[in-house]
Amino acid sequence: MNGRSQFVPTEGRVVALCGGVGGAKLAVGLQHVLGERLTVVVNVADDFEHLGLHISPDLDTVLYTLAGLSDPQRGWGRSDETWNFMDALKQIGGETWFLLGDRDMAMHVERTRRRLSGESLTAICIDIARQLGIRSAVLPVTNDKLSTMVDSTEGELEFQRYFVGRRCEPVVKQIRFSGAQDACLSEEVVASLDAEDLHLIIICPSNPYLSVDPILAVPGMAEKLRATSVPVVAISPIIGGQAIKGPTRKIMDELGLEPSNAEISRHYAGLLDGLVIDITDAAGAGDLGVDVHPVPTLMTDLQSKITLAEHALAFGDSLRATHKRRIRPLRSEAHHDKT
Ligand code: FO1
Repeated sequence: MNGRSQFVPTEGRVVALCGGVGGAKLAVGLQHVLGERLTVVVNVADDFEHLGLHISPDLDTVLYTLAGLSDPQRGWGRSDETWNFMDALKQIGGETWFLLGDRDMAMHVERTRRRLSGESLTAICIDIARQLGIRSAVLPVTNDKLSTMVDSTEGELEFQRYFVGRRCEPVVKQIRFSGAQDACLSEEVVASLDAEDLHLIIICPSNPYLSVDPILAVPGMAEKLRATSVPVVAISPIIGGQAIKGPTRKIMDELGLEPSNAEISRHYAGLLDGLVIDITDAAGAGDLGVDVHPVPTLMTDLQSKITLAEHALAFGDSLRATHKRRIRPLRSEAHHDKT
């Protein structure tokens, strides 16, 4: 498979399950192609309370990235940032291990105020996305409290303490999602997955263990992926036998998992119809138990994000025709069948 795009469906909605930085890059490409036909369902298990504020790092990253406001070097936060608040906080002996930029602070203060006044995280997110001019829908997977807890050689750490505070240095023994059993998918997420005109579900190339698993841990989500009549396609985070972004490789090593597409396919077993893998991993891929689509998956600029999105969409569309699952036809296809 070369780097050229194929047929990209021009109708039907797409739901993308997404973590922070890596997933948000693909979301940009998907938004470019699909616009308002895209719904991005975002991990909220990285959320925590800090300095009395509700911080939603993955939601922030997806919102800023889709709005064209994100810092391309850091991958999180805003590009036009200044740090006067942090400097002043440091001066008076406040906590400075987690960086909150001056402009970014507006997001945390406003979200916290609206949550305290009783609004749901979903309602706030939908409104802020609209204010930022984002065309696609951005939805937290749940409005309930969900927290990634990392059991490590330094004991159990709240996710941001492990990820930012300790820079992923402690060895990971286990990961659990506190609150998952009692969490509910939001009404809006359920509606997006049950939509009559849903065409495809995409799992973004986010960290499967830290970013996608908490989404799948919310009761009902994995069941919906298993039962859906549309194809489910994941984009593997593995490139050239390495996990390209962040701590995925380190965590896989520590959990005794080999950094391979076979492992990614095993991890999502029963949920996937297809796996997009990097072209450099095509030769040694073997039988991954799902349909495989090898294309360049490294996203360095806008064009590579759009091209990968087009490949994923075209691949998903091809699975609608060939797949063993009963794929529900789009209304227009159903109509076409009858004529
Ligand atoms: N990541 C860091 O590595 N250091 C930070 O100080 C930091 C601050 C921060 C503030 C707001 C926000 O929305 C995200 C922030 N992130 C920071 C990113 C974030 O913690 C992680 O990238 C994700 O949680 C992992 O997906």
